[in-house]
Amino acid sequence: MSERTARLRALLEGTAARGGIAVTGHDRADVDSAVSCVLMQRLLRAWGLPCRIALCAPDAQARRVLARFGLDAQAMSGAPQDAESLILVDHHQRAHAGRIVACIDHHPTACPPDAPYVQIEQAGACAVMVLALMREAGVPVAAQDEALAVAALYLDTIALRSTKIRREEAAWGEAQARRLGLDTAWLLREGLQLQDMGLPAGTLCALGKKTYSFGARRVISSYVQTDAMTQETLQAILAEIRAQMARERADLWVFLVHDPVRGRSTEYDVTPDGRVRTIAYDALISRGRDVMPRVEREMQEERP
Ligand SMILES: [Mn+2]
Repeated sequence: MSERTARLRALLEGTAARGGIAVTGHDRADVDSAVSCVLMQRLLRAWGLPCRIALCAPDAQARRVLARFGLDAQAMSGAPQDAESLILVDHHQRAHAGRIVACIDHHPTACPPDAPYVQIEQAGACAVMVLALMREAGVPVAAQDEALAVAALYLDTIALRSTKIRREEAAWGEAQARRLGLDTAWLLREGLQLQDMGLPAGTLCALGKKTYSFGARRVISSYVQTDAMTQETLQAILAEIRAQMARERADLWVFLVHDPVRGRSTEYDVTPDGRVRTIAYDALISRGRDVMPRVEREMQEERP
């Protein structure tokens, strides 16, 4: 056992003797927060210490991903109570009642919390820090603990592509995913938030839908994030857009396809006559920053 895990264990033993311990992630808990809580609870259990997980509003991805590991994120949800001692993971700012006894986080800050045990480090995922603590503490680490931490790493770092992950850590994550036999295509899809292209065209054409008024002109825009757009699906989506445009009396429908795997976007501008103008970008563009200001200018220039 390392010096710091011995210190953490002694601290938490004293805390448990006085009352309940809850481990909590940030609000609208994501996969990393949820997994960090699960692993922290397993560490405390290995030390014979009771500890409750109190996740605040786990997000849809957290519920979906944990379910794949046979865990129920919804069942872990609930706010920490006043009388509880808190272990914060994956965040360091107080959001709830309770006395903060420990904080393990990977968000650098100039204002760490004032708590008996604070460990804030640079890491792709907090869950990887907690996994390392389990190893340091010499408690048994199951294959599922490792798989959970590696999944959290993928999903907290845009599938290991984020600038926040160090190269060695990304290489480690990839090697672990292979060794553990994880479904990396699924991790990539979840990490890049790729759309399930099996959905009906009527659903795909309306994702991220926004309506803009430029003077008297009405513009609708939507987008899909995928690396698997086919001509057939695209034509089905454009046909849906033409039909919906007529119903909604839009002057233009801007449909964007973002391909995060290849790092490029394509814009399809559909006009009421059914024609499509295609603009290909060699980067991932932003609708709000790169596309709509230009569309607004064009709509004003075209004004009859
Ligand atoms: Mn995180």
